[in-house]
Amino acid sequence: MAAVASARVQVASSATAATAAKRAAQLAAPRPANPLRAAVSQRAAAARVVAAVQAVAAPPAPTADAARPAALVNQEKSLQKPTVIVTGASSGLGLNAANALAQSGDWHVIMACRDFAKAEKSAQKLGMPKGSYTVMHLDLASLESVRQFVQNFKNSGRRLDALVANAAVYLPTAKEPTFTADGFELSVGTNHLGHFLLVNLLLEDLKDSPKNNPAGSPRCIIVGSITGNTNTLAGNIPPKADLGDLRGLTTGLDGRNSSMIDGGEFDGAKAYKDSKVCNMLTMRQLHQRYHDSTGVTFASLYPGCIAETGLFRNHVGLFRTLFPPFQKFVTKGYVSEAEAGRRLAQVVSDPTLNKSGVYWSWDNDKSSLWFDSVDGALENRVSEEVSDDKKGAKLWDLSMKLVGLE
Ligand code: LMG
Ligand code: NDP
Ligand code: PMR
Repeated sequence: MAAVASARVQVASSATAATAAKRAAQLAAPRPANPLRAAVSQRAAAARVVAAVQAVAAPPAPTADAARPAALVNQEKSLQKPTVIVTGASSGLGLNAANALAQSGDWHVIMACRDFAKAEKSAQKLGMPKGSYTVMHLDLASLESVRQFVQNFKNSGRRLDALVANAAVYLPTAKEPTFTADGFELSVGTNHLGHFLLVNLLLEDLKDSPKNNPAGSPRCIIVGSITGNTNTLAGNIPPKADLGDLRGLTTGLDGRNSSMIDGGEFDGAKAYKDSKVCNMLTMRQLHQRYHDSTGVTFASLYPGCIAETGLFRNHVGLFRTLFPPFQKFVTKGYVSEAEAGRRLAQVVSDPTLNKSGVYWSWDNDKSSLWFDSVDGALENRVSEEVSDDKKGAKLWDLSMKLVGLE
């Protein structure tokens, strides 16, 4: 909440900035002394202390030491347990995937969460073995927090075998936009831009990972959804995803011109669906740009309709009551949190799902309305917009600027 409140103030105070490019340059530059920023920094510093304590309590992970030869560091890393980072692992899909991976005994899970206490409590509730996970602070609604998380992770000396961009917010009943600490509309800012920076900053670690993990290759998974794909019935329930010509993103998504990627009126449900299109376009861009040169497998997935997760916490009560039975009995698209978690864990860890650039889905039931029946995980088709690689490239360039990487 504080971040949202500070964002509003920040947006107002940055209203004179001439262009989005200028603002991006400001983002890349050292921060001016600003009491709101300082508050964010203090929180992040506190999180760093907690993360450091956790890192010490975790199984052996030698601290990266510039003085030691790289070959030695790499050798030490290859003896560590394979590590997977899961964002938004404090509830729903992320928590259940983290649990499945931790319980397998094959993975050490970094639970990258904004609410440290909630994550720890959730892990304990599911009986995740002590030592099989580390909670580290990450608030995707702040680029500074993303950068600090990456630094904390690197300082931990851990190898990185898989990165799962899972966290998301959905604001279907919001009448007005809210903004991230950097002044981006909250859904696209969190679900897309925060993850975009995170993935880019960790790509090198994935590339350098020792290859001795259960999947056989390093992986980067970005969670997509059926509702962002307009080649499905679910993707045609209004409001439909549509990035248009990305004119809203060009002007910074900060509400001065528009808070929507297509430059239109704010609509929380559409912003979420747009963010899922961005997630899937980003995965395809990563595949095209980096798969061959890094050996990283990039993939997205639709795990099924997990109708009871926290994602719907902001929806109206009637929806939350009717949605699960509707998905169970009418569309047959329903999947439990535990099953969805196993599906995501499969995409992280199953050596047979090694194809890069793919959007995976599962058939729940032969009578399901949303899929032709085949067993197991399978490659699914994405919508015309999600397969538009020119649009993907434009999204990539604009996102690079907005997160201060260019
Ligand atoms: C909009 O509202 C928001 O306004 C917008 O901002 C945005 O957030 C958007 O995409 C997100 O949502 C959502 C919602 C509000 O409006 C609708 O979705 C309109 C459709 C609602 C009409 C429902 C009729 C559908 C009929 C389906 C077939 C059912 C047949 C079985 C009937 C059996 C009766 C016992 O509206 C709500 O929040 C209301 C809740 C809508 C939930 C959708 C599910 C409704 C299905 C009800 C049946 C459930 C019972 C299952 C048992 C079946 C047994 C066979
Ligand atoms: P949940 O709300 O249960 O989980 C979302 C997670 O994201 C939570 O852990 C939440 O943290 C975290 N999160 C939100 N904002 C931030 C932030 N600023 N920084 C860090 N973490 C944050 O929803 P789901 O499990 O359903 O959603 C997980 C993914 O699955 C999303 O990408 C969603 O789009 C996707 N998905 C979901 C479907 C469904 O039917 N539920 C269907 C298809 C895809 P906190 O616990 O602190 O709130
Ligand atoms: Mg949708 C045909 C099957 C199907 C599937 C698989 C989903 C998934 N939905 C389907 C159909 C329908 N939905 C129909 C016929 C309706 C009109 C009654 C409908 C409505 C609906 C609403 C109002 N559905 C929704 C909402 C939401 O608010 C959810 C949403 O769009 O969040 C962005 C949602 C979802 N339906 C799904 C899935 C997976 C969602 C959850 C969100 C997501 O993509 O993560």
